[in-house]
Amino acid sequence: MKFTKLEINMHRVLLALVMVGWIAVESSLAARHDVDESNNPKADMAFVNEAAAPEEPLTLWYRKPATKWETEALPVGNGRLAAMVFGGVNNERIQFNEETVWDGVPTDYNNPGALKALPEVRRLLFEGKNAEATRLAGKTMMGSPHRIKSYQTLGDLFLDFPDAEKVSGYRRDLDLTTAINRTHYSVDGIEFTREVFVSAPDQAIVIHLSASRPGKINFTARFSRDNATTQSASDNRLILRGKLGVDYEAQLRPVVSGGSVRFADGVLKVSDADEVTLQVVGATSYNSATDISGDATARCEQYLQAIGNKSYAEMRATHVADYQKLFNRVQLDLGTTDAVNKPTDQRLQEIKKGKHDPQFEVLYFQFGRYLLISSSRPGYLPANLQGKWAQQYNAAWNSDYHFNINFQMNYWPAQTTNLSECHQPYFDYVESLVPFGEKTAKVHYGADGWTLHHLSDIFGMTAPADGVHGIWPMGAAWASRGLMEHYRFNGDKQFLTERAYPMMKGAAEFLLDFLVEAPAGTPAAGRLVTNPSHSPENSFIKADGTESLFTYASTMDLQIIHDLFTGLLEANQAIDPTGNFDKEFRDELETALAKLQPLQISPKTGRLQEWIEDYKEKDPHHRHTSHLYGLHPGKQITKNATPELYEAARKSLEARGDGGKGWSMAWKVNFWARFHNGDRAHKLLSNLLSKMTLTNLFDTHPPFQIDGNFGGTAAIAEMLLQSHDGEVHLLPALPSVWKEGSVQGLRARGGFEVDMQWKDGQLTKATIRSLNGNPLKVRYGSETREPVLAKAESFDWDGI
Ligand code: FUC
Repeated sequence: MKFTKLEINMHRVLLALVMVGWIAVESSLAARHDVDESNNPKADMAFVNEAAAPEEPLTLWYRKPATKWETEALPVGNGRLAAMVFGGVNNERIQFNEETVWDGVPTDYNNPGALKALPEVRRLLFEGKNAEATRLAGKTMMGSPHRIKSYQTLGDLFLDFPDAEKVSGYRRDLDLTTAINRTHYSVDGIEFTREVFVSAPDQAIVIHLSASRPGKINFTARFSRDNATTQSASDNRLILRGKLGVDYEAQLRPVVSGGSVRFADGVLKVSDADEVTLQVVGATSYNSATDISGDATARCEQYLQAIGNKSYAEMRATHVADYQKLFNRVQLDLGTTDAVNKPTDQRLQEIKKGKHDPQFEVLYFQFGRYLLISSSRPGYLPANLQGKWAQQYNAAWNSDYHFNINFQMNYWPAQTTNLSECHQPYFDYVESLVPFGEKTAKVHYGADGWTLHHLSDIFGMTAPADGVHGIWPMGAAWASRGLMEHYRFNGDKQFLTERAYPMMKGAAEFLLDFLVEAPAGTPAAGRLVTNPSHSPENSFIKADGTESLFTYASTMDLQIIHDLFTGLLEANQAIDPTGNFDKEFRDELETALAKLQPLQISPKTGRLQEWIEDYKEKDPHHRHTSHLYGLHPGKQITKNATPELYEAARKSLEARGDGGKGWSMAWKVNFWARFHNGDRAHKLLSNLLSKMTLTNLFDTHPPFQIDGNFGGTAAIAEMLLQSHDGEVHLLPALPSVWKEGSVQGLRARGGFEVDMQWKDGQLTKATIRSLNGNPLKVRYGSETREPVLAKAESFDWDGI
């Protein structure tokens, strides 16, 4: 095909316009700060007598109040409710969320006109007319509407105290072993202590104020939120109430000993009290993606009623026990240093200057587990782009669920770090999207099964969103990988048969319909390919100099399909080892796999090709490294099974460089772990900590985005233990700086729990407990062993 100069220039202009538009949309989605932070606590009074370090090393701690939400305030949560605490002295701000406070209403996002253009878009892409295809698809194939609305704050609770000019021994901290935030200081010789936690058993944010002398607690409390009413009710409550599509409500009930309590005009005034507990509950009218007719007020009432007159001590003990049941399953020790005696922000500064602080790495690892426990609990929604912590009305990327990496990355540490229960919201949410995805499959592609595109909300968005890069119907297939992983780690056959297999099958049915045979004259002629396709959000330069991000048969698609189809075959075998289960479908998968376009290695660069042709990359350091999906999280590319692809993938990763957004750096730590290169993985981990980690240890894209925290936590586990290649691999990527250490409670596929100790970089002992009595092959270095273990038996590998 030949283009005239004019045509080429027109293409360039058109593409430039599309790209500029897209980048503008992307950056406006990223930077939608619409929150007034002028009422945040100040830290401009005199702070004297430095507080000592907390006794518990797994504590984030600081010697000044937070003055900024994003970088300094500390997160607490119970999976449904979340709060950010500043630890102010003269005034305190506790911003809080409830997971269903989303703008928007149940919506049918499907576009009945989309299907009509599909054959033409496909033809154009096969003929290399990418710009025309982009234009046509952008006009015709997007969801309608193609924008979702934002997850939002539920509100702020402001506490105002008598002004203090001099504050002694100030410390605010977050103890990861108890999930309790504490602010402690003295004014005029009186010690004040404030504790905040969010209880899962009691479904409340609990704030407790105490002082070293009776009668010394004085403050006012009020709720605040744009477009909401705040009032004090006759029965001693503060109420915040408003409406988006959903009705939302928060209620505060004080429990006060000593002194006096007054309510007036939406303000609670506590005078001369000995001790105060504030119970804050919140709810909306959201029932499901299609029903928002619940009663937010009644829900708040019920939560408070259920708490009844439980004492603070009782609520605290229940919370700690509930949290520790999950948190205590994994211990990690990478060595100790006296840096632990310094405040967390100071340690981070020193890490930025190149200091190695292994105990900080453990803190970061356990913080990721803490965040997952605090933002993802059975029965509720999964963690979104900010977990559940968002102060905005228009959050970056709406704080939504992004399916082209971010949502899945949030759950990478769930199984390996022994928090399988916290994975449940992922399954429930994905399952809730199936009926919507079935409709999208039909309406947009005339296909069976179900599909998801690159993002979703809580109102059933499954159609293409945002821009042409949103025409990426691979979300359901990638999301399905988590279902199979749950089975691999836990061996729950009922889950596999009744939930995972049907959802995976539906995702595959869609793809079987969506795949087309590439026509003669194309590089993939006669092979099954996806069309249209993207390598998420990355664009390329064609031989004629034109740019595009729209194509067919991107490498990532082929890997996701391989992963899903082979996963289904594995599931089929697990459900019925005799081979009689769903045989016809199994045959269909096998036939499709044999005909699927294979992965390609560039003859020019030796790298794994990202696209169907060996295009030049527009941005060689692009944040997405999508074509290495088969290396991680997938398992198509391994050292043992595909050594050539493995080497090619390594070259691709080298070429991508060590930079990236928070989440992309975290992904690279995982990749290097899969290359068994502990030192390189550690280098990237150090970059993640020093460049993409905020003072409160939140990951930053920028702005704050939680996936990097979860990806980083998962990567540390991946450096210590791997199990994706048919064996439990001990210390596969131990960096030389982690000379001595130990870990307890990591989980491996096949159903194993692993403890390890090492010294001078060598394994000294490992204990592997079998949870299901499955066959076991263990590897350390080049040595493998195959002990036979019954369920609950364990095996000790005594090291060298
Ligand atoms: C994807 C990424 C962006 C960002 C957004 C939430 O679109 O490409 O970097 O993480 O998700």
